[in-house]
Amino acid sequence: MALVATRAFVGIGTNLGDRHANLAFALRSLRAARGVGQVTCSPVYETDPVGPPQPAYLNAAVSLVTTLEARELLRLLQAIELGAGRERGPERNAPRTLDLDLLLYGDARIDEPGLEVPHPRMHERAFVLVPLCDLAPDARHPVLGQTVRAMLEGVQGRDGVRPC
Ligand code: A4P
Ligand code: MG
Repeated sequence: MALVATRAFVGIGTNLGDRHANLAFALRSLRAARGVGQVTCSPVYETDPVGPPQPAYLNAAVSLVTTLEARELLRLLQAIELGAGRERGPERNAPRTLDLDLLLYGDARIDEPGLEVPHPRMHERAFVLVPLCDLAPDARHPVLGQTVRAMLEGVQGRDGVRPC
């Protein structure tokens, strides 16, 4: 447990099962978690899948304040994914009931086995940046130095992200 509270942003993705229920489960679980507060969710978007052909996703972003260390927060996110029935295979980009990615954790830069923050692909993904820009357009990527708004201006695939 960290001594100070840190603002963090989490990306939510779901493209299997009852997607709206999966999203609601993620929010409920975060709001109930110890060491996590001020949970705010962006609008929800339906998004074309990036990667291999698979069902369309619902994506959203969450802002929260936490006293958990980044590694503890990641463990919490993974426990919530499992609680939503996620099965993890060897294949990356596979369809999933729930994917929770730790996008930003304050202005931390972390590059450890199993934990990279900022999330290494966030800046190139419209399905991450569109909802994140709704919550925090002026938040800055601590490695690239760009704001979320600026990253979104430069990203491809915005037309595959539709409000729902
Ligand atoms: N990991 C390292 N850093 C992080 C972090 N910051 N947040 C590790 C979360 N996890 C992190 O993740 C694989 C490993 O990444 C974990 O063991 C964790 O320790 P995973 O969730 O098991 O696997 P994944 O989600 O398939 O891989 P990854 O790399 O997270 O995939 P992406 O990049 O999230 O892509 N299209 C649309 N429209 N919307 C989507 O949400 N998502 C994906 C998945 C593909 N296409 C999509 C979407
Ligand atoms: Mg993931």
